[in-house]
Amino acid sequence: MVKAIATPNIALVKYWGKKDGQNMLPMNNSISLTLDEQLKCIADAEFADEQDEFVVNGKPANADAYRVLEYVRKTFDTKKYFKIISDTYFPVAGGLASSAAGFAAIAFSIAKLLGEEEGIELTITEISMIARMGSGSACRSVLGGAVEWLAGNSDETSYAVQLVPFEEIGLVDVIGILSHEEKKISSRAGMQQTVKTSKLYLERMKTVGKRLDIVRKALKEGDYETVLIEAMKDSDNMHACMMDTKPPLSYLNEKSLETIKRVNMLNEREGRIVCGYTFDAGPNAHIITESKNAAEAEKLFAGIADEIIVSEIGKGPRKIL
Ligand code: 2P0
Repeated sequence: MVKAIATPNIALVKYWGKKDGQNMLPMNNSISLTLDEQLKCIADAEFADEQDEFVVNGKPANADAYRVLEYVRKTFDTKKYFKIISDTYFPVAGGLASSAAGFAAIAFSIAKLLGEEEGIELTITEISMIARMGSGSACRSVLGGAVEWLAGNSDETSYAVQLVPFEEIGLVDVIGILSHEEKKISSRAGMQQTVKTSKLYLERMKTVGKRLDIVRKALKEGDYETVLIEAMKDSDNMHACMMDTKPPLSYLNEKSLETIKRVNMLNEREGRIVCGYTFDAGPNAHIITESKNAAEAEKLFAGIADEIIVSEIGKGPRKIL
């Protein structure tokens, strides 16, 4: 049996829409930071005798999860069945990318099992592709540091690459848990509806390439003001596209909006960009800032966060057994 641990990631330039749902190909590249092991998923993988068995957070897995195992057999030419047990150690479905951490851990544990028991050695690119089949954003969580998911135009051309290793990034993600409610509309269903119905999303598609170029360059150069400015713009833009969806999608709550206000007030008061907010498909707030400003960022959550997690940049998945 193999046990692997993986962590979520927070996107600075977001993925919100697919051009091919079957092959899980996104409309655009996306860039994220992998988080540390305070937020973690652990997956156990072993071979099964006659059929796949898949349990996620104590419940039978859905069809998407089984699809990952079919994909592994087809792509890496094995007839093996798998028994997978995956557990999440933080709030699920609240904008903390639990599915990303989960499928990264699952993909990583399957790859290590195939390597150790069958001599089928997979590259990190192949592991990224397995994770992508479970959940798009999971393909970014198979690497540490700053990561870009290359959209590609086929199964073999859609995977993540590392932009900057974790030890070279001086940022932290100060996460405010603002709600423990699970979201009512999944990312998968929500993004499909946005692609189908939002005119604003067409505008997003025209500008996201330029933003990717700016953020990629700024991350490599350690120009964090630019990273934070663009991350805030991209979060605003994605959430505007959600609101422009028919019927409108809204994942933020009053406390999320209060966080945005407080971040802007701090930056205005300081006359520079100290903190940048970003939100995934959920109300919980991510404040990205340089490590030295973490305490300042934490103060912004006074009276509104139930819990605060200061995550450093993660190293990516690893085998723990
Ligand atoms: C992201 N999110 O880039 C964006 C920002 C949420 C908002 O990727 O359908 O769970 O499994 O590919 O990966 C969430 O979408 O959706 C997501 P599927 P996924 O992090």
